[in-house]
Amino acid sequence: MAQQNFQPRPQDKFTFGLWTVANRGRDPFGDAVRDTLAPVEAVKLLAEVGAYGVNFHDNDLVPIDATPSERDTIVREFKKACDESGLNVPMATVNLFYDPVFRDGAFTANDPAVRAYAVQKTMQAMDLGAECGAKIFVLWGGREGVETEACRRPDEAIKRLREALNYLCEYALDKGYDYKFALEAKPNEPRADIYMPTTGAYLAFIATLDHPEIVGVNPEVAHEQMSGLNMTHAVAQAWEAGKLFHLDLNDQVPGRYDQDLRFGSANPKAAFFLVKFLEDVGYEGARHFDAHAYRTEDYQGVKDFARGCMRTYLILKEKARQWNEDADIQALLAEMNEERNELPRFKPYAKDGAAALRSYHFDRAALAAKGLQYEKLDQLTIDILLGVR
Ligand code: GCO
Ligand code: MN
Ligand code: MN
Repeated sequence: MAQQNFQPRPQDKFTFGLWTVANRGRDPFGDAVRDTLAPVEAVKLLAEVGAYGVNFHDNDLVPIDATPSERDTIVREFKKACDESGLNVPMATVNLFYDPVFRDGAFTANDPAVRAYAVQKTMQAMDLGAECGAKIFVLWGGREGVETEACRRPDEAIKRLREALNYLCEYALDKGYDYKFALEAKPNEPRADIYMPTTGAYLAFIATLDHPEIVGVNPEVAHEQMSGLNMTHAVAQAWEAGKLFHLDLNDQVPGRYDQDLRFGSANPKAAFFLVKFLEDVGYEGARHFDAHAYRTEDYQGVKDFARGCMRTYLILKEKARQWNEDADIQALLAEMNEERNELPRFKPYAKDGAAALRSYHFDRAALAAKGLQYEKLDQLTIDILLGVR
């Protein structure tokens, strides 16, 4: 049954970053268009629209220059607001990109003092997240990149990244934090080129760490689509590898600036297949929206934006259910995937089986002659998405 009027429920695990609903609409060409929204107010706004949780960078909550006692007061008030609103904090992260100290990157910067400071800041952000109950720690290397390759060898940067990650894993284990790290790739912006441009690059990197078991990925729709890649494929590879620890939902037109659009608003068909994948495989993590409202909006518009992200997810979830239960679609799929018993087996490997496969005569022309009916299947999908089926 369709969820009543597509209203979010806690079990949908919809979360937003403090930085998303409190985004003030600043861009490289124009100043803020909305007033500052204090963290406690953002929590209330998220509760009002029906979110399950709120995530934050250290400095979304605690200003970078706060004294320890200011920090403690802020954290106390924030946790109180979360408790009163029934909001969870499933994920925390660290801002390693805003302050000028990070102009050459953080873990990969050439200055060893900057690298050490970045690790220190991350440890403190991990403490903060753990204090609020976060179990996922996202790391996005916003400034881990270059404008000119002349400044360092890229393999050196990767070694530095590994050193930092290994250290932070040790810190998490040493402190007994129940964290899983989720590494977030992005090809460019704010640097000209960022190391680890894709989720696939991070998946390969994770295998080289000292504690790969507590490190996974945080794929983002916009980041994959900026490179013209397929988010659902990135998510599927991460899932299949047991590494889908978190994900950032938003939307993006390929080839443009980092748009952070409302989920599903630019490519509803791609969003449909993403939602369908997550629901089909039974992904249980948070559905986190890393997007922000158009610069034309006031805080009413921000609520419209946040509600829209969740509503679209739930509509697409319902469409996925309909797709899975559609008899014509299922008949087509069954036909396409029919097993042929006459074929020699190629799994598991066995000497005689291999010899049989090696010498089997495939009728290539017959195999290539049959129409696969993907046009029909895709149009049925479109009919469902456009609401005429
Ligand atoms: C971006 C990124 C960030 C990160 C966030 C969490 O393009 O700016 O997506 O929003 O997700 O910093 O680490
Ligand atoms: Mn992003
Ligand atoms: Mn993101």
